[in-house]
Amino acid sequence: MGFRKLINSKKLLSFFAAFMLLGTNLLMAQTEAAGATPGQEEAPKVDWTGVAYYVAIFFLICLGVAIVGKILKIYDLTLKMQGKKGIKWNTVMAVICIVFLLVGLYGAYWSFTEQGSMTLPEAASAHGVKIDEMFTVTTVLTMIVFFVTQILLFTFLFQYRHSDKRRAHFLPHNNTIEKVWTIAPAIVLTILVVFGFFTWQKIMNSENLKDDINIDVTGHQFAWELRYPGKDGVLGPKDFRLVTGANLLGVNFKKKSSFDDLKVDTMYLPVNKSIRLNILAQDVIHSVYMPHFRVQLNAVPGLPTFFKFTPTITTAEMRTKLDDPKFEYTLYCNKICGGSHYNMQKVVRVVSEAEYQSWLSRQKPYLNDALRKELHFAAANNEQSGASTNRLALNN
Ligand SMILES: [Cu+2]
Repeated sequence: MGFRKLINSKKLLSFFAAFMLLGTNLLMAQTEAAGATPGQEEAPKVDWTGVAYYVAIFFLICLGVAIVGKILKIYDLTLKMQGKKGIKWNTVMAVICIVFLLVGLYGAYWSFTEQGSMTLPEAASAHGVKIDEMFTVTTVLTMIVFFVTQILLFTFLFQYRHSDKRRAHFLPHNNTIEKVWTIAPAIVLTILVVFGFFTWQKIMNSENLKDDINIDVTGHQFAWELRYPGKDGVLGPKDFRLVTGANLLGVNFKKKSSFDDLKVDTMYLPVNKSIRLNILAQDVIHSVYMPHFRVQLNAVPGLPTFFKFTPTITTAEMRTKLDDPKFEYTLYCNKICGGSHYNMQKVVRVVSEAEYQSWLSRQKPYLNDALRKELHFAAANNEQSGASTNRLALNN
């Protein structure tokens, strides 16, 4: 009989849950340990003391709560045995609810004041400001609802706790209440969604809008390749079948517009000019991410796409604002694309038009000597037309 009591389905399920929790934690620890030593041949050491520590703390807290509960229960029974009134559990629960409310509200306040500034840096692009406005409006509205409902919920729990002196009022249905709490959120949500829809449309439906500079951003494991158009302002066409060791992007040099294209290392952008990033990937999915400009779009192999934006704050201005002389805007990859994913970073500098032009004139053409050799081009015939160059190539 005793044994049967000991092993019932609830206990078995609890054991199973605890086993699964430990198992997954152990697995996660192994993956973390393996990831911590990339490229090392020796077997990674499994350091799971960290995970075990937190699991043990969790069980200890559960044990502590259970012990305190038992002690209170015994105290309650002793009081009753002495003919006194026992602990008023309903009042205890009601007070716990109020404590929970106060701690929770302080927690919400703390997370906003302490961590709020860590969410996103100041927007440095024209559309970024609009995205932030939308974010602020949504946060303010949801926070008002959050504070009002939580305060009402816990205050009611406290105020209307069980009492022998009153009877509960039975309210099975009320159409007015149903209407109010269905229609009010529906109106607010519709406004938010429509507001978001138009903002998003303005940002993304920019195909026909003028763009001042066209830049190719191509992701591959594990780097970004940047290609700027030369004096003609046109990027030469590309074909993946032309990709070689020297021609990493597969630029088609049968077209004249390819000759003056530039291969650059740092992304320079003139301030207040419309930039079009042509986003491409060569192997797996990467993601172009520039948090300051509120730009993020996946780079998907075989699916060229683009993002247009206008930077509004130069790097120098941002350095003064943040009082950080080393500040740089950065282009990241925001898709876990493999072992050296974290290496996919490029410095982005927003500068004045004059600085941009002077930087541009110092950049080297994509068509370097190694590529010329590979394509059997005569050295330094920059000015030749595509047709005559092709003939040269055939002659060789
Ligand atoms: Cu990547």
